[in-house]
Formats: sequence, C-alpha cells, structure tokens
Amino acid sequence: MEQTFLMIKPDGVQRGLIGEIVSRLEKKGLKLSAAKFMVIDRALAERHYAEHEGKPFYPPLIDFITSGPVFAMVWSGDQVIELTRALIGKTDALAAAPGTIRSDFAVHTNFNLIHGSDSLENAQREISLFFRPEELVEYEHTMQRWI
Ligand code: RTP
Ligand code: MG
Repeated sequence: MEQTFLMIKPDGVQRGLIGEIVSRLEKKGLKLSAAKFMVIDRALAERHYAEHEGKPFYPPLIDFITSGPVFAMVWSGDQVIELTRALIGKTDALAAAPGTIRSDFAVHTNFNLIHGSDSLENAQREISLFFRPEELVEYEHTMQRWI
C-alpha cells in the first residue's frame, strides 16, 4: 500500500486545525501510520525543502516552518499521494478548489496549513527524514475493506 508524508504546518497548529484536518483524512478512509508533534530544526527544514533552495520564497519558508510546532504524519492507502494532494488543494489558496483544506481555511500562499508529498520518490524521502522505520505502525484497518 502507498504511503505519504503529511505535515500540519505551524499556522495550522496555531489556528487549532489539527483536529479538523486529521478528521478529513480519517473520513476519507485513509489509514494513519505514524504521527509526531515536534519543532523542526533548520537542518531538517533545509533537507525537507531542498528542492526549493535558491528560490525567493525559500528563506521565509525555512523561517516559517521552524517557527513553531508542526504535526508530522504518515498516511497509507491506495493512491494516497494523489488523493491527499487533492484533499489539500493547490498551493495558492485562491487557486485551490472549494472544499479543499487550503481553499476552506488558508488565505496566504506562505501560510497554507499543510504539506503533502508530491511524488512516490519524495514521499519515501520525506518519511525517512522524519520517522525511523520502527515508528511506522502496522495494523489492520477495517476501512481497507471498503476503499
Ligand atoms: P508543500 O510542499 O508545502 O506541500 O506545498 P506545495 O507542494 O503545494 O508547494 P511547493 O511548490 O512545494 O512550495 C512549498 C511551499 O513554499 C511556499 N511557496 N511560496 N510565494 C510563492 O510563490 C511560493 N511558492 C511556494 C508555500 O508555502 C508552499 O507550500
Ligand atoms: Mg511541495
């Protein structure tokens, strides 16, 4: 089964949206495999967002993502990478489709509440940056029968 790395960013934590966001993922029928409430140090932030190094939004992005606690998670399911990107919505809240997390709750591109891996390769890379293999919990998920 496919796995992805999702992270509620410092704005989502401060705005009290952990429960709302996790609830949407649960209701979709996705399976939670790991979760960690943590503050990211700059070294980890720079590795996580390495593909954006050199872009104008990179320095403020690193400042922002290290500015307070985040809720890092691994979710599992068929096509979970594409499904969660669809639930999250486009980077810019104005471009995000109504009903997506970013459209419903975000206002500014720089404070768009949640990160989601964008490819299988990045999902595997990001999961291993944030979690040790033994932190991924394997269990039977009753929802699996239906989705
Ligand atoms: P993320 O990686 O955080 O899930 O977001 P994403 O895939 O939708 O967007 P990405 O292109 O990977 O950009 C990472 C984060 O950088 C900020 N950003 N600002 N001002 C800008 O043009 C701009 N572009 C990107 C956003 O916070 C974005 O989530
Ligand atoms: Mg991205």
